[in-house]
Amino acid sequence: MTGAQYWTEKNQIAKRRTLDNNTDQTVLDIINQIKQSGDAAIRQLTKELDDVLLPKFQVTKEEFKDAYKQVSPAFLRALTKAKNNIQQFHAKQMQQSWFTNSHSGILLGQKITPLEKVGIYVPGGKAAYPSTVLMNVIPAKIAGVESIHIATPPQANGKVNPHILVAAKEAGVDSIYKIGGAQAIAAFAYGTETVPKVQKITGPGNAFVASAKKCVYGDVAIDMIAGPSEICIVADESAPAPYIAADLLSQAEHDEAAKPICITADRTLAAAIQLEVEKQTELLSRKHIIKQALKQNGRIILVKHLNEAFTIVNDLAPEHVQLMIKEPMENLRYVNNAGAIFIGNYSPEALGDYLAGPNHTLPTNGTAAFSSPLGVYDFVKKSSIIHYDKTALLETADEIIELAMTEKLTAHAESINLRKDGRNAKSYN
Ligand code: HSO
Ligand code: ZN
Repeated sequence: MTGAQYWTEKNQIAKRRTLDNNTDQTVLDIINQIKQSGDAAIRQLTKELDDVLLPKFQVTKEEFKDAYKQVSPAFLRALTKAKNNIQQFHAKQMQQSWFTNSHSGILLGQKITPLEKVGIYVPGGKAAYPSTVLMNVIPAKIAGVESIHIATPPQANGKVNPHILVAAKEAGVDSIYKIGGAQAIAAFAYGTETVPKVQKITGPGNAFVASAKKCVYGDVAIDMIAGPSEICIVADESAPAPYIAADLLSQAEHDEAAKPICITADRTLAAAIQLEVEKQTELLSRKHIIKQALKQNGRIILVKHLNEAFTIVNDLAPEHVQLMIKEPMENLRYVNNAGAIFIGNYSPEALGDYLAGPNHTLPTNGTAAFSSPLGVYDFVKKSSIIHYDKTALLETADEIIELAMTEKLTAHAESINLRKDGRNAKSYN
């Protein structure tokens, strides 16, 4: 399609997957059951929805030990490397409490306190990703969260994917519960006999999980409502078409609703990418998902000039942007709305998904226009600190009283007057 067509068809491309009323109603029912009957409701719902009867749903020490026996040394090595890189990157995000006393007698500041308990949802089935475990647990750990818990649906055999268990243990999780879907979110939000009530729930999930997170928001904090993966590659003739195609397909394989988009001003490159995409798709194991994603949301947008490409990127506000152009660093300033920006031909998105260090939990569905990647800052809260000594307070007493009286809040004014005059000034009745 052309740049001009993008603007007329953009609502189609940017179409959001919305939650439907039926999902929301089912989720509300589940949440109420968990609130009322706790563990018993979890057991019942797990039987009904996952077809597994679990007398106990907390993963045991033996299960962790077993998991280590099932994973390969190569997996453990790669996981450790990823863990170290993620730790190093996220350590940079650590914020410090600060105090300032720019005027005598006055001390102001901000105290940073980690959240106490956090619950992380890890999807099961085809989206059970150990990498996602690291990306959620490590920033929480670095923030200083005292207790970190995971909920993940049990497999048909009542167990949890061993790679998930090993990743969780390596990252330093305190406990794992075999609970899926809205039940897990409700259990974390309100607590049950076994599952701790947490202050924040993070992690991706299906439509039920997303709806449940929306429902419990306010009673607990949530990270974001994750949508399907999005990649937008801006390319010129310096980028090899096979690389571009491979990167588009790498995200198309996540979900039928994924959005793999490439923008270029080079007609020859556009045609080469199209051919490559078709050729490479046939070789991939998830070609059925990929073909759906390409059909629904895959686009190669041919623009007149790269300036136009950046306007479209900023309008899409995609989760991932790859700059595969001659001078990517010089053009970085034109990208304002993106979850993560990958620079150059040797920084494909898969590098960031697993190993580079930055978080792969990123804003989707256009929310990169106003939100940020998951980070250490998501697992802390801030308190303001205020101290004035007597002289400093008396110096500014009249201004406070003036503002309080303007708002007709006489008790506010009196709390200052009392300190100024040592007595109640007068009756306001
Ligand atoms: N690309 C995904 C993250 C992921 N990729 C996990 C592989 N595993 C986020 O959009
Ligand atoms: Zn990915």
